[in-house]
Amino acid sequence: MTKIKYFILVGIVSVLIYACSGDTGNIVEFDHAAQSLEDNDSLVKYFNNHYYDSAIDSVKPLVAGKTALIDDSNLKATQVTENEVDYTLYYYLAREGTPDPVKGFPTATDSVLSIYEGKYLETTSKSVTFENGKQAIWFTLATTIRGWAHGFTNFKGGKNITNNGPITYENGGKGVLFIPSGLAYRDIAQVLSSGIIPASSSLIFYINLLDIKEDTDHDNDGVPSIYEDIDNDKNPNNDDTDDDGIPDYVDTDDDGDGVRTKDEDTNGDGDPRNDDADGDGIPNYLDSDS
Ligand SMILES: [Ca+2]
Ligand SMILES: [Ca+2]
Ligand SMILES: [Ca+2]
Ligand SMILES: [Ca+2]
Repeated sequence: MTKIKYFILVGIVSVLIYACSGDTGNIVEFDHAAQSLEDNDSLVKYFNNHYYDSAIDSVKPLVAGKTALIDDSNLKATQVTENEVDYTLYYYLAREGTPDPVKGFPTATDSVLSIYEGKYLETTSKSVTFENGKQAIWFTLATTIRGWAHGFTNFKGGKNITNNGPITYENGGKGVLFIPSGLAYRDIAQVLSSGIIPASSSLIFYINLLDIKEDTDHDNDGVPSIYEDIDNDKNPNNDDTDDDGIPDYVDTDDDGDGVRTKDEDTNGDGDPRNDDADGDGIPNYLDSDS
């Protein structure tokens, strides 16, 4: 008899807990996969009723005689998976860029010199400007929103033609990034001095990529940051060999053995990646027992 009562009691308690967790909004996780699909629908609608006006480098509401973005071959789509959610990132390639001296595309951890204008998609027919940066600024793609890290890698820089005046570039990469909210600020509203970006906003960035710093090495340890993205997911912030809370790309002692990474370059060729004292395939700078 006592046993039966016990089971009934357990049964009631667990139903209550279950019901509570269902009612409490902050326990239910945000559905990023559903938001990704919703954002894609909105972006596709936007592409259907806008075109790129190359005379003024601007996206405009569609008018007769113009080609909608959705049918414009310069609009490219790229698939990105972040935190197990699939996203489609779009970019309009107005000009790829012709750098001199010739540099390649930036990696997702390189630094870029860019002018940009940011908008958020308010409806499928309207976007709102939240930032208009006319001055060129250096950014490191390792720490910007994820849509930048994945988007800028499709453009190259330009040619520095500075001549005793202000720093001037020509023929830099030029285009527009269309970023679903999951690769931007996700479900968190942003308060800026210029206004508010609502939660779950897809963002549009007009970009002018002037220059890049190839093989950016944030911690100056001799290992370019792109090689400190050990799991190769284009995000160096989740790679921390010694688990000290400091990602490898900004950790000057990656394996936490007390010897700085650049001092584990035993053959002195400036590259710690090819020094492996115990021959176990793990270079010294990542091998805490050598
Ligand atoms: Ca990574
Ligand atoms: Ca670390
Ligand atoms: Ca490092
Ligand atoms: Ca070390």
